[in-house]
Amino acid sequence: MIEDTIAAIATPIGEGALAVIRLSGENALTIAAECFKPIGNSSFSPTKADTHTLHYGKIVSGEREIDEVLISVMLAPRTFTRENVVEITCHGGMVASRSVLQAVLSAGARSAEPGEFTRRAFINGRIDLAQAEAVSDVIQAHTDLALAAANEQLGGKLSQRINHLRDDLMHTLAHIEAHIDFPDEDISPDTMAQLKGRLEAAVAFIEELLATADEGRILRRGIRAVIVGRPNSGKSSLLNQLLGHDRAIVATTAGTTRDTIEETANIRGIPVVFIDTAGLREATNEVEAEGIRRSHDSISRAELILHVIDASEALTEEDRLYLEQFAIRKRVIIANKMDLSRILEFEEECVETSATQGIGIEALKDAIRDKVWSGEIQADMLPAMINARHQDALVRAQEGVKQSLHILGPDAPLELVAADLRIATNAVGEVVGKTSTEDLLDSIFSQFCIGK
Ligand SMILES: Nc1nc2c(ncn2[C@@H]2O[C@H](COP(=O)(O)OP(=O)(O)OP(=O)(O)O)[C@@H](O)[C@H]2O)c(=O)[nH]1
Ligand SMILES: [Mg+2]
Repeated sequence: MIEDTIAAIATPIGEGALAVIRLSGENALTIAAECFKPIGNSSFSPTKADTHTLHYGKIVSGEREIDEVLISVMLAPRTFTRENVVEITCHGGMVASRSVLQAVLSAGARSAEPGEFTRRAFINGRIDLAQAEAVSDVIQAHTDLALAAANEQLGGKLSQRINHLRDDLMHTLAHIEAHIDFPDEDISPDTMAQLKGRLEAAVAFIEELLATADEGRILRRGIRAVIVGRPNSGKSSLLNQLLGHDRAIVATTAGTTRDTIEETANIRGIPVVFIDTAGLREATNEVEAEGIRRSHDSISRAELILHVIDASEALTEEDRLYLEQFAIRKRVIIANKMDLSRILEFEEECVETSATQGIGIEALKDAIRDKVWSGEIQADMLPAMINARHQDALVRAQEGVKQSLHILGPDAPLELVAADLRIATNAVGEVVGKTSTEDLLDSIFSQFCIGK
């Protein structure tokens, strides 16, 4: 049982119109009552208030008035944490919110750890672990698509699939264990075929889930796309077009961009960090040399290369060198300046653009999306965008099932089959937190912000 009552500022630090201080725990009502003075006939002390009601009044510390607030009172169990919850909406800004937090701490609440509210929601059984993780995905979503995926996971869509898989494995495991208990009864060939069929289906299902890992990672973290090419090819102009505003300086002088410029944009629902770089050539001075060194550094760290070639000129030896060098990487070749008369002769597939005229930009966005997603983003894939932790657990689960399949057969040592299936079942359970350790919970929830 969790006995203490926790409190934290749940809104971002900084100046805002309002801030929310959240309290959760058995004593949330009495603690809030100690620092809240209701004003007017329809406002009540939290200890006398009905559940899910709003009250107007002042936060006080002894005699001192701290802020004018509205408090919401929510009684267990119909709350986010399934505990008594009071949310105090006060004026924004550092001083007001900190003073209100201080008042509830003085009245007996403890400062919450990062993610502790969500952790309580998990421990009290309101959400499972995959859903708890989705809470932080919702907060951190950079695009509508990422938000949609996170909301599906929060709603339990991934959990349903995982629970279904786990039930299925446990069912098979129970069947096999029954035969261990009654060794005289052989598993009939029919039953054996059925068991194998179920396990094979589980392997295939896990494979489908694993296939969403790349997309899941991209949606959560986005990708880094570096814009490279010869000086003056139009890299900065293209960056500005992709962002929809003039972020980078564009000039006719070759070698305009010296330092790398990073900016995030939403490309067809994918958060993409674009990195504009200094044009690749023999440096003419020290600053440019450092710029070019940074270009190479960005190239090595990017997931995607956007290689810009000036279509109004012939390919140079250097262009060829880089075309060859980037061939092993995920890349999009862009023939820019298509509004000018074309000199470039080129065999490879490329996107044709004119950065100054804004032509070909939509096609470029499509090309970026197509390179990044292994398949189409289908609506029915959204619910199952697994994260790195899920991936790790499911890989182990799949190994366990494969191993058990490998052994299973007439005269198979059923204890060994069962042991492998137990490993698999536990690994699947980790995804939703049915099998989880304190360490695992610590590592997950410590990544949350305080107040969540
Ligand atoms: N006609 C035409 N000119 C372009 C196009 N794209 C860029 N330019 C011009 O080419 C020159 C260089 O453009 P930038 O975007 O600064 O090129 P860059 O690759 O960033 O150059 P560096 O930063 O020097 O490496 C500018 O004068 C642009 O206006 C295009 O599609 N058509
Ligand atoms: Mg530039």
